[in-house]
Amino acid sequence: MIKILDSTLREGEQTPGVYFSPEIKLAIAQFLDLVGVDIIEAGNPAVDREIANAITKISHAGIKAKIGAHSLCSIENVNKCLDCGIDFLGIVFSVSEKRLQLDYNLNLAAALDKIVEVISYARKQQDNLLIRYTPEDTVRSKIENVIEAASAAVQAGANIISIADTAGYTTPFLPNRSISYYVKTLKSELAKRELYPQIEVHCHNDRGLALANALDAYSANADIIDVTVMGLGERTGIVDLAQLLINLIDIGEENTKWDLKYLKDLYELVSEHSHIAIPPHQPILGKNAFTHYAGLHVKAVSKDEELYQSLNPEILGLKSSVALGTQSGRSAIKQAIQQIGRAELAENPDLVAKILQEIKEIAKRGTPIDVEKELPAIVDRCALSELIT
Ligand code: HCA
Ligand code: CU
Repeated sequence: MIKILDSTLREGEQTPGVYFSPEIKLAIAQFLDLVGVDIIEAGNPAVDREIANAITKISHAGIKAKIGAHSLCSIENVNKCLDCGIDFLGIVFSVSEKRLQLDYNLNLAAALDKIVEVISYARKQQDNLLIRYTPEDTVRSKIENVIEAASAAVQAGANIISIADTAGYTTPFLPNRSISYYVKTLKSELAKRELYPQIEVHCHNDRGLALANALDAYSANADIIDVTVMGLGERTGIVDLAQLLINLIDIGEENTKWDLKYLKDLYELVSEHSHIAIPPHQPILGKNAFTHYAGLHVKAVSKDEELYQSLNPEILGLKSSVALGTQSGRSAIKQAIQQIGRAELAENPDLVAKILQEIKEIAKRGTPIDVEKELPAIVDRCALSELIT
């Protein structure tokens, strides 16, 4: 069964302007646990003292999910992670030729020594620790380097190898540039050496393909997929948690442990504290994801929602709704009047026509109309003028 690693608290906090306090981090972690993710990557304690405190707090909060910390490839950083009481340690070090040369000034052999030294050290400190090694920018690194580094890391004690599409470079349509190619190649090459780590994927969204690539990796039997709430992260972020879960269930992954009803509250919490609004047209949890607007649509869904919906909002504990505005027809007005408990007025065609006209005028000024909050007053006004005329 596929595992989900949520990195809202680490990758998500790498969104410019985003910072979650330790209390909010804990609340987010508790919601992620209720949703049923397997691993929560809570941050790199070397970045800031308060981040270290937050990871420690989350590690000791009785959360079912494994709690992870993120580390650069240094013993000092690893020690800071282990001090937080974690179950999972991610160590990142690129073996791309460009990075080795330009940034680290190391050859491959020296890089492998460093990776082995740090991973063996971490393994010695904590027997039951899950250790992940990520050759950063895996998919733009020479595959031979990746295989060597991954083999060395597993032999030194790593349980998981992550394929990082750090710059969102992969695409499912080019066989040698697809993440499924990397998953298959790494699995088969390591198996030849009798090494069987779990394979994780971390897909950035630079080309808008993060979700497609994650599903491509899933089809190649990846074991773990990285996500964040709202797809937050560096630049254009990574895979969105809600979108991945919905699609995994849709393509046949048996849902034995995810509770999608907690997603709405989780997304609202993250949106509030990241100060980033959820776009209304965002799939799954955007305000308009299950809202019908144009007259033709509203009329059809009043008979059967499936006519304009391929997902059932009930799986998220949500209901579909109707929006009112210039695109509305009589049917939408009638439904909305019923929704606010004034069903008897819906039988008066002149009144319905009047309300429709008024709604259109208001909407042309660019004001959205909230059925619950605004419609009652509009209905009262129109009903009164009906009585007078
Ligand atoms: C980063 C880059 C990273 C690392 C992923 C990982 C990436 O350190 O910010 O450690 O598994 O995209 O490669 O997020
Ligand atoms: Cu990343």
